[in-house]
Amino acid sequence: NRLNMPYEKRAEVSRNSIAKQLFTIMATKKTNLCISVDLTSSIQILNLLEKVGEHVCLVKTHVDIIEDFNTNFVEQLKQLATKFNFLLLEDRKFADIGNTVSLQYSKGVYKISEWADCVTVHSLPGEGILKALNSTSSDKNKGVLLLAEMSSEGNLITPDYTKATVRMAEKYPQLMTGFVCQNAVTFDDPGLVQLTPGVQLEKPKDNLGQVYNTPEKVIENGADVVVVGRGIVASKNPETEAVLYKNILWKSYSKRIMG
Ligand code: 5FU
Repeated sequence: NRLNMPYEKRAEVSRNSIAKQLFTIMATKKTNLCISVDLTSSIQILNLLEKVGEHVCLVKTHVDIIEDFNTNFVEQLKQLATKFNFLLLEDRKFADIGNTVSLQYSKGVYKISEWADCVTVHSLPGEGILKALNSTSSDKNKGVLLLAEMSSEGNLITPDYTKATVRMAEKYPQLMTGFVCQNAVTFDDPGLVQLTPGVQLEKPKDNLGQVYNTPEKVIENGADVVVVGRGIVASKNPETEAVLYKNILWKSYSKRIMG
């Protein structure tokens, strides 16, 4: 099954071009670390990425928390992505009717479709949300990571909801980069990426419901790309910490593919 397959082999079977690129970058840079840059200043984000860019395969943003968001920031972000060879994930968690999501994706202040390689999406509203993203015209390749589970305490996602989410994704193989989840929700398509947030070495949770696992644990649970936010971003030396997470994660993955 996919847990024993190396990333370069999985790239070969990905039907979504972003999943293919992501697996290829991971294999080339030998990193499955995604940094979540949850900072509110564009300068802070760019400075942080200058330091950690070479150690990550993916950069996850929440652009709506940036107080000085501007098009120059987007240009610089794209330049860093090219310089360090990482992809951009906007963690927008779309959750509305298709027509609204199509507008939220391509219009407004952020024009997410113009720069994000992939976005996160809730399955809650039904298939229309995927239909909308699939048909929104965009000059670039795009991908969707569907929320099949969440890391937060007391979240209302049930096993049936998770299963129905996996079934929904099967109808859009070219659009789907993968799933955001805590466990291996499917083994059917090794070309899909399992992205797992809620990882930190320091502590088991925060005081607003976030639950953390260790890097080793989430890789065992099927994570392909692992999201670390405050574990790196709020540390004294983000670069040292990024290298630490990268090394533990890569070692855990290497152990996994050995069987
Ligand atoms: F879908 C999810 C989820 O289930 N849990 C999450 O924590 C997304 N996240 C995001 O990952 C969340 O919005 C943060 O941006 C990030 C985790 O940040 P942390 O600082 O590592 O807790």
